[in-house]
Amino acid sequence: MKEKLSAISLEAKNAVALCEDESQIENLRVKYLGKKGELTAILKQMGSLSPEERPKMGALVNEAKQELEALITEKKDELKAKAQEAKLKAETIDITMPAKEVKSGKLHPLNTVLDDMINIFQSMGFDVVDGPEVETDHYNFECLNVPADHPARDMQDTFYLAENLLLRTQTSAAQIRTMETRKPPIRVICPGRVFRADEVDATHSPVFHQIEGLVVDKGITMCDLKGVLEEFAHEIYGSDTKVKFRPSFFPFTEPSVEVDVTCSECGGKGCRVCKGSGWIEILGAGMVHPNVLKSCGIDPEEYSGFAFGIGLDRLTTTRYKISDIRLLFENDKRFLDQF
Ligand code: 2NM
Repeated sequence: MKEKLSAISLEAKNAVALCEDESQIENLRVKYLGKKGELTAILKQMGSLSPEERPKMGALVNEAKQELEALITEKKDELKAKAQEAKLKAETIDITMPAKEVKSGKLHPLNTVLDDMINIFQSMGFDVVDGPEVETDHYNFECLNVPADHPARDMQDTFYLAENLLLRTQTSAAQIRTMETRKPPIRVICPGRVFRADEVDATHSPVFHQIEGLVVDKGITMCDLKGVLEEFAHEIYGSDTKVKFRPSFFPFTEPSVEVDVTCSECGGKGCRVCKGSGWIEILGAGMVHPNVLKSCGIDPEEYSGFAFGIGLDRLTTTRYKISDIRLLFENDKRFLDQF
């Protein structure tokens, strides 16, 4: 029985030493020390021993059991620690790895510049009004004093959808509707997309953006026009910027002007951007033609007004040094991500 005991003990110790995980060691514990285990079985056979041998053998078996129990506990702790270490290693976070980029939406550069312009005019008391992109010949041309034989009315220059329906060539139509529905004093700006049948190149697109402005009240003069537009130019380009008013012609204004500012690239010395002149044209304007006021039911003897049209796209490309206007319309993420 003694030999059997030491054989079982030896076998058990070897088995414990070879264990690789906690479930294996638990199986061993049951195999040797459990109720039906091999060492327990030896204790049960003690009945066949003589009364003198029984306590000796009992002591030996208990000693072997305790030894094995201690070994199993030690091995269990060791395996637990190993498993914990492996788990921690697998979960290690490399804090030197670059962080995941958080992508957020942002404004299109055209909208950034538009928001600036809207803020400037709102601070001078202008409302923002909206109008349809599909217009009638009446609102787009007739009311604006554009004669029937004017080149702008040509199929070559305007996108006609039907005989009397077209894509607006300027946002003035929205101002005509405003004059029809509101009583002076009127102070509005109309930002929006406009359409012209232009050849596409780096500086021309058949779709572009305008802000047109309109002021109508009693006693409005060219001085009001100059004051408002000079203020606008100084807000956009800085108060050092010089502003020049040149005589010009538009069918819907009389007199008409074009407004230049000192080139922001060279400060007026002359460079490639301003083609050597030192000046950049930023807008057209004028005193609203009496025929336009009349066509909207406003008496030109009682009221006068001024209007202006500013191109948003050129202002945006020069501010951000964008080399090609088409980039504004292609919505290429690689381009837009730069703003
Ligand atoms: C421009 C230049 C000059 C203009 C005129 C009007 C209206 F509706 F009052 F007649 N709105 N916008 C105007 C005047 C537009 O764009 C270069």
